[in-house]
Amino acid sequence: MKKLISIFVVVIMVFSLAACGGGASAPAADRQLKVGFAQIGSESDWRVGSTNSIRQACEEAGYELLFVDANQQQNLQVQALRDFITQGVDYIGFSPVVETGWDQVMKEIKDAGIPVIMLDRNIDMPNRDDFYESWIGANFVHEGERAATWLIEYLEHIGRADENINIVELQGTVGSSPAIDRKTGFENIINSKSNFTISQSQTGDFTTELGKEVMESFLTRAQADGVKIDVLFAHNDGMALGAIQAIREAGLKPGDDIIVIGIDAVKLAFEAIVAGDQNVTIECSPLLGPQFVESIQALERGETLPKIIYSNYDDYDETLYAVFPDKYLKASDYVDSRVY
Ligand code: GYE
Repeated sequence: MKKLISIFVVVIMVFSLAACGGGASAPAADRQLKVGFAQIGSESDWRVGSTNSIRQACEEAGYELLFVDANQQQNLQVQALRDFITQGVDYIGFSPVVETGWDQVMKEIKDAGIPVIMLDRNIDMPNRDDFYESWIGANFVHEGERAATWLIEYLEHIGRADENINIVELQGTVGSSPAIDRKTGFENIINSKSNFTISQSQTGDFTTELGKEVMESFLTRAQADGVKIDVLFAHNDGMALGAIQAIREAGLKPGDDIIVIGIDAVKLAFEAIVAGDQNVTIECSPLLGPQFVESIQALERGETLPKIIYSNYDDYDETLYAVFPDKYLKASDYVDSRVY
């Protein structure tokens, strides 16, 4: 009897396996997943690194990837998201150029039943947690705080801690998560220092070209007002690199006459630090592709994701590269191994 029961069990198992194996009811894992990714644009080396990482990870996972570069335009991203719904993708990956203005399209995606994973930047809308599975990215507030803390330490190091410090700020894209949060983080720390002033602050839209242009106008205005700029805080390295050119063209020595702070840790910033033109960069890794794929895989297994997943590279004690070799990592030791 025992034997009969076990034969019966085996037969049932074989039948149920066969039933799972094919036909219209095949589980998603048995077929190629279709993933739509709405990318912001190609505004910086960081963004290019992000795109490469997403493409590579999705390719390795065997996904069909529908990838749209929206040229930093919100309407193109909205269009891309709607196209993904029409094309019946299984998952949507989304890096929103700015935080607001997504309510309607996010509702449309939810109605279509497509899970969304936010990558890098986030959205701001009522009950936003109901509209995506998870957000994966860096702690931008912390990056701004790190930049300011470094500045205070550096000024102490060079014996200028008690001087009045005139700071200019190149902001990222207006209304984007990293621009909002890096500014907040930087101000959180410097607000307690009465000798620090941010005298001029404007967006350079995260591009080198605008970084240069806006820095030129900062310099012109400072000269007209008869004041000296001591520090540039740029929300990304790309803008810092443009500003470095402007500083040099104005006959000043970047890194020396004006302390230059950037964020991202792109290879070109390492080169600028080694050359003495930039003083520090704070790492914000764009290599989020593997975590994006891992998240899709977890959802495929029926798991629920945490709403916030910080990037794996977000280990702040090790990610500040400066001209301050005793305490921080030396840019010259890392410049050759940078992949973005
Ligand atoms: O700092 C900048 C890019 O959203 C964190 O976007 C990202 C930012 C990054 O254009 O270089």
